[in-house]
Amino acid sequence: MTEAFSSLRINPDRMLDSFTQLASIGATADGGVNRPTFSEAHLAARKWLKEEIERSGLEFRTDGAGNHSAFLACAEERAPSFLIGSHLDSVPNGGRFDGALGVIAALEVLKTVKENGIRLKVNVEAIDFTDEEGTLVGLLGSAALAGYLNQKDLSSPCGGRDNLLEGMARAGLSDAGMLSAARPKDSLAGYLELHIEQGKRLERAGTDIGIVTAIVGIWSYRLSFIGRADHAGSTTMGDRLDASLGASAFTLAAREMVMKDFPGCVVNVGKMDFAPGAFNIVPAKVELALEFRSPDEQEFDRLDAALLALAEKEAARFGLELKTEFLGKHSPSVMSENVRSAFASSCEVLGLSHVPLSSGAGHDGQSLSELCPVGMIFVPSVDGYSHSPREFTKWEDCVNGANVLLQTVLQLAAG
Ligand code: HGY
Ligand code: MN
Ligand code: MN
Repeated sequence: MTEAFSSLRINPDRMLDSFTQLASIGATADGGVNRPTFSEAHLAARKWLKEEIERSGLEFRTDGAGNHSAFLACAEERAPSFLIGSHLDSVPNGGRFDGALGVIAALEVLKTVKENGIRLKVNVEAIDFTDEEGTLVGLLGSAALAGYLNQKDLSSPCGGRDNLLEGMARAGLSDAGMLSAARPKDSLAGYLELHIEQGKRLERAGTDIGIVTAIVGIWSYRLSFIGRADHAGSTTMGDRLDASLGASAFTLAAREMVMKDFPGCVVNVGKMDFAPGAFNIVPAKVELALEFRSPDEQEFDRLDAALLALAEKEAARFGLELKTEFLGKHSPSVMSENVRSAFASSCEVLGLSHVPLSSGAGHDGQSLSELCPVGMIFVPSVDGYSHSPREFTKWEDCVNGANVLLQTVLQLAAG
């Protein structure tokens, strides 16, 4: 740790001002934000970020995937870049801290480094990754930057190809642009992200900072249970091929099975779409948005097979056809030991308690962990709320996280 900088801190009032301005973009009446990728609100938030970067005298950069960043160059021409950041897109009716805190804190760190004239041995870039949440693809901007996004990811995205095309058109992006955003392998010096925990562990333990050990893997499917539309009144119960029965039975049974046979894993059916979808028609088709997560790569094959077999069984039970569409996966990723210990020594300097924590949420760092050292820190979520307008983190905790980020950047990127 470079002693000279250990007393340096971010400017909390300036950061709060930026955070508050950003939280007003796409704000919902109940205190959250609604900024799905490439929605008007999301584009407005990115416009605000670009202007904020330029107001701060930092260089604004963007790429074919629409990633937006503030760039602070070091003296060395061909030096690699150290990325710090998160994402400005939100889930529908989400919270104002998820992603936004990481971007605002990263920008505040750059402002602090710049105004103190600190010499850097690598470039430092505060980045807002495109579509982390998967409204369209999921970890889109970071996968593009890492060079492993492919045309198939864009042709059959979890958010639907038409939505992706419309979104890209609004943002002035294209498939070709997305696929051109890959950075040279040796151009990344590392990636750090500050994020809210989105759970209750830190709050329960009364601990200031969670130092992430690993990020969970996620597999996604669209399952369709297909029966037959019939008159809801004149069709006897025994004669119905009711798609809702297979979908509902599968959802309940999947929860039971994972809780019993797959400890440490989770399964979620986040959406069910009924067709034709009327009071007086027996549902002909029900489409499920299915995802399941595990911290252990080996567990996925077993869990995948078990869930698909269960879906087949429940479909057969009600005389339904089953269609499955695999929508992609993100592998679990382990955080860099070196970065974890840098975070820990920053917490010591700042007198903050810290604890190693795994992440049950996916994050952009899992796109980059094969390319460069990646690390994440969490700050407490009040009552664990997230992906909800009730998401809240105390400002003092936000400032703690930003100072840990600053001190760690100074350890790893200043020279
Ligand atoms: O879904 C997730 O885990 C993250 O919030 N995108
Ligand atoms: Mn997030
Ligand atoms: Mn999220």
